[in-house]
Amino acid sequence: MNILILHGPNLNLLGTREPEVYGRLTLDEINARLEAYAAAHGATLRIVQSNHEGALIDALHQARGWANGVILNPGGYTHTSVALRDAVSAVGLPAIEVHLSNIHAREPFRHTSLIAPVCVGQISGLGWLGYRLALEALLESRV
Ligand code: CA2
Repeated sequence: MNILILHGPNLNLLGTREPEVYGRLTLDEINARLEAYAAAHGATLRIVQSNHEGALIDALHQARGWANGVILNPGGYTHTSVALRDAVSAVGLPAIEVHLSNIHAREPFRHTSLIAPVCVGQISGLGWLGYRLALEALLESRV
């Protein structure tokens, strides 16, 4: 199994601010945990973080023909990006949307995801573990 993991804008700042919202782990630490889990289960990850909408879309396009599934935390683009939603839909890969925080318990503008309707599921509020659970679901082909 080949899995693309996409981290959206500002997630490169994890571990530096707002630990009560996003946890204490840095993005590198989260990625290392996911790499270890994938290696133990015979899976290969391609992990991309970008603060740029187009770069996230390019990464999705480049996953065609390689990836069996996608895990994405679109960050703030979750609530705004028709283009990213169209890209997730266009590549036709099973995708799981992950949020560190519970977006439904936060400000009203975070309650709507433009991306979730084109994903097989959404995990929100479980911190870094949400990524690992999404990986587990894809690897077990539960999606
Ligand atoms: O909870 C999530 O994972 C979010 O996708 C995080 C986004 C936010 O816009 C979404 O509504 C929910 C923001 C990521 C910002 O990350 C930071 C990390 C450290 C310090 C400040 C921001």
